[in-house]
Amino acid sequence: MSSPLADAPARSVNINTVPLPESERRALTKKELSADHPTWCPGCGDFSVLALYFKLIEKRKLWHEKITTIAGIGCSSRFPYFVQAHGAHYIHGRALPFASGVSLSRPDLHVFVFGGDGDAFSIGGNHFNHTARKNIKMTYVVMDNWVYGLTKKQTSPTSPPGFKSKTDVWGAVDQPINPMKQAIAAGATFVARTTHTNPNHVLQMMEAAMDHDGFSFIECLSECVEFYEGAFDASNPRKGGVFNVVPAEHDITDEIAAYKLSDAPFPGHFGIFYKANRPTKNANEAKINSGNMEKVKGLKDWQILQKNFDRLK
Ligand SMILES: Cc1ncc(C[n+]2csc(CCOP(=O)(O)OP(=O)(O)O)c2C)c(N)n1
Ligand code: SF4
Ligand SMILES: [Mg+2]
Repeated sequence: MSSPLADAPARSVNINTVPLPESERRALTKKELSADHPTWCPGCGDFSVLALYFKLIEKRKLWHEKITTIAGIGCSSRFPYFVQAHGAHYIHGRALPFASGVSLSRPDLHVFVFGGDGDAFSIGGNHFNHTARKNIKMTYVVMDNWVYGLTKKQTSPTSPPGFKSKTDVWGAVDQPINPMKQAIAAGATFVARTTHTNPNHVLQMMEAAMDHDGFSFIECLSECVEFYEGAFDASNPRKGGVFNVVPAEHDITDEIAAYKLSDAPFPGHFGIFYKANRPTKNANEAKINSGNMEKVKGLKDWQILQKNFDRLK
């Protein structure tokens, strides 16, 4: 009987994954990072975010075993499928708790989370707030298209009033959330805004976010050409719009100023709005763990367990 793998296409061994000394390893190429052919609609803004993620990995010489790519459910959340690296396409709205576990248990990894506005602010809204306030180290890129794309045009928490969708046939009436204000108020320590139509800017924001020690959040406008075409034209100079960067005099450590900057009507500003240094949950927990490990030094596992049981008596 032939092996069940006999018909599988042969895969070449990637010599770059062999643990060579870091100095001898070269950067991963886009070819090595691409997993599947992305199934997004032609022209979808998500393509550009993926291309820039590949560029980031190549530029910063991140290797497969040093990164993880996590997402929930949605068109944007298909992201990890298309990246040849460790990661998970998880449950709708639950990418952040999963990513938190990875981040806290593997501080040596760069944890990147990608997803949509529905995933982040609707079903995952509570997780967004708590991950931000706990300042768990990871980079979260919300690919905001102001609509539920995967499920074919329902109103999302960022859809503007008047937007006609399958859930608001006469036009949306609810006040949309402002992702920047939400992130600042929740306690995110890095808050930035960019748009898929400006590749250099997206890369610049991703690099700055990755270098931040804490929960870094980026709202990246990413047009859904199928269900909300032209939504972001006013922010795209090629479509007659304006791309305004954060004013040079803005103090990114000033929370109130960042909040006020977030209030500007669309297209608003692009760049880093807020950045603060606050201990991460990763660092706080590591401190507690090392203190406790000191207390049980020299004990066998069963003795540590016994001590715990004795304490419960
Ligand atoms: C628990 C659960 N509820 C609802 C859904 C259906 N669902 C899948 S994706 C999605 C919203 C997608 O919108 P968004 O997060 O903005 O991503 P996009 O497709 O726009 O990139 C919904 C409601 C689901 N998969 N699981
Ligand atoms: S439906 Fe919209 S968000 Fe989804 S792949 Fe198509 S263009 Fe992109
Ligand atoms: Mg969406």
